[in-house]
Amino acid sequence: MKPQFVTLEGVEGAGKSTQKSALCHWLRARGVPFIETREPGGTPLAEAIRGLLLHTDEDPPTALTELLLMFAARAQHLETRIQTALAAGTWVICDRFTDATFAYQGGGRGCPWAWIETLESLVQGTVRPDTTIIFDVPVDVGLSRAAARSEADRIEREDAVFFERVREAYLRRAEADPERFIVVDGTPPETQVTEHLLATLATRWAL
Ligand code: Z5A
Repeated sequence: MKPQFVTLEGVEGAGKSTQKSALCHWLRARGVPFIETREPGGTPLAEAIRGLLLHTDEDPPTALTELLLMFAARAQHLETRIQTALAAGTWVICDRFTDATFAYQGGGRGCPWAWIETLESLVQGTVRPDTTIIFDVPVDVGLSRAAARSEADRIEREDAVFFERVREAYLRRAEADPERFIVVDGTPPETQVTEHLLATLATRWAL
């Protein structure tokens, strides 16, 4: 099997980071070489852009600026880290990628999907994740988990209606491409979610 580019997605508090750790532990135990990364971020420059995106309250970016900064960070991350790893035969496990842009800047902020598709082609060419796992939880469940964990950043302070649009956009993308997407119910206890996820992936990858 060629090295896989795997992305994890979901609304706030859906359990991506928790399940990413479980997935990485499972891959390590099977001797699969991989890197773990995230967006926005994943390289020093892209992490600096992440800081601008999530912690600039004085002069908050407009929707278009936010969209362009997401893709600026992605261009750097993709060329200098993701593609390098895949070319070396290393799997990439990435917490969020372009589906988050469709969900947050498209669904949440209302940026036209055509703009996002144009930037996706420009920045990524034909590169797309091989597998995208969406952890799906009702917005109120995710928000209360996230609130219990840490102080909200600029995007996390959006209201529930925004996150309903984000969730709906994620599910719409999954429905349009059932080959690439796996939608996992993120509501049960962590261990049950992990069990279900790993059983699905073991079959998908024959691992
Ligand atoms: N963003 C964007 O707008 N456009 C883009 O293109 C990209 C990103 C790439 C940063 O993302 C922000 O960037 C994000 C979208 C935007 N902003 N918002 N809002 P991030 O992924 O770094 O941050 P995040 O979405 O805020 O992640 P998160 O809150 O860390 O969510 P999570 O990773 O899905 O959840 P978690 O950390 O695994 O779990 C949260 C808590 O719930 C924690 O205390 C867990 O112990 C608990 N948990 C987890 N699973 C369970 C279960 N099953 N039951 C009970 N409790 C659980």
